[in-house]
Amino acid sequence: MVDLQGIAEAVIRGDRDSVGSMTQAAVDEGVSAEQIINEGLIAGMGVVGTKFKANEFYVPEVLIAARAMHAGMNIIKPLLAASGVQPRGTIAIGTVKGDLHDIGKNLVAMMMEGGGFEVLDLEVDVAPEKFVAAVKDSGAQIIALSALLTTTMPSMKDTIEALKEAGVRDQVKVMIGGAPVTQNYSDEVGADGYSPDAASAVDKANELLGL
Ligand code: B12
Repeated sequence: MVDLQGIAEAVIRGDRDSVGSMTQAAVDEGVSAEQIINEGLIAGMGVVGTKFKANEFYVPEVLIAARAMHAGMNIIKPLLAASGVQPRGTIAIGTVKGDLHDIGKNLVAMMMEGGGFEVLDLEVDVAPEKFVAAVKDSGAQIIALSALLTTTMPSMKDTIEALKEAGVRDQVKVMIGGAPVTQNYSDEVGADGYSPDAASAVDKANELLGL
């Protein structure tokens, strides 16, 4: 008997082996990829996000839950193309030029995947031109910029300017975040959205795309 709630609970516990075996069992029983993702994997990561926001979970628990979610996603991914399930949208994410901090950026990327988005990870030290190329080449609806250094924050403004110069600013929503970033800074540089943590970043992405 398929136990989608059990998959969600195993994600929350960070139990990678159970997520893998229960996801495989659900696939074998003919449950749709969409149902497994929405009622199992995303449901679980949703609870993880809520607990993270409430300070009931900290970074290590989120990373372990995300790793467990990946065990399920690895089984589901090959089936998605076949079943025609569309991601909620594509997000290109990276840490801005000159900045090598990636722990927060990775958390945001994992929560976005857990939220049903396709994530294109541009990694760290990402120059404005590379974000522009990602918008042009991947058709990403959102680019998400992370900065942890006050000295690299201006690269967020440079990236927004580069999007304007390339004529693609109105094709994409820009989200920014990282410990020194604030809503005021987001307004100042003309970003579309800011959020203080990885869980609320997913809410913001949904809001920006009107989902
Ligand atoms: C780990 C760390 C490092 C590691 C990075 C390892 C890695 N792979 O990331 C190493 C050792 C490499 C490092 C190097 C440096 N670091 Co450092 N580092 C840190 C430290 C201790 C933790 C950062 C972290 O990972 N936090 C945990 C994550 C989960 O939090 P987060 O990144 O804020 O992300 C959350 C939110 O901000 C948000 N978020 C993040 N990105 C995004 C993006 C979007 C779009 C959204 C919506 C949300 C969002 O969601 C995340 C999850 O909730 C901080 C101090 C601190 N306590 O913050 C210093 C700190 C950031 N580092 C600092 C400095 C100065 C440096 C160095 C210059 C040191 C040096 N002299 O060499 C170098 C710079 C290297 C470079 N060019 O980037 C300073 C920055 C000071 C400043 N105001 O600019 C800090 C604040 C330490 C300090 N108090 O002085 N560092």
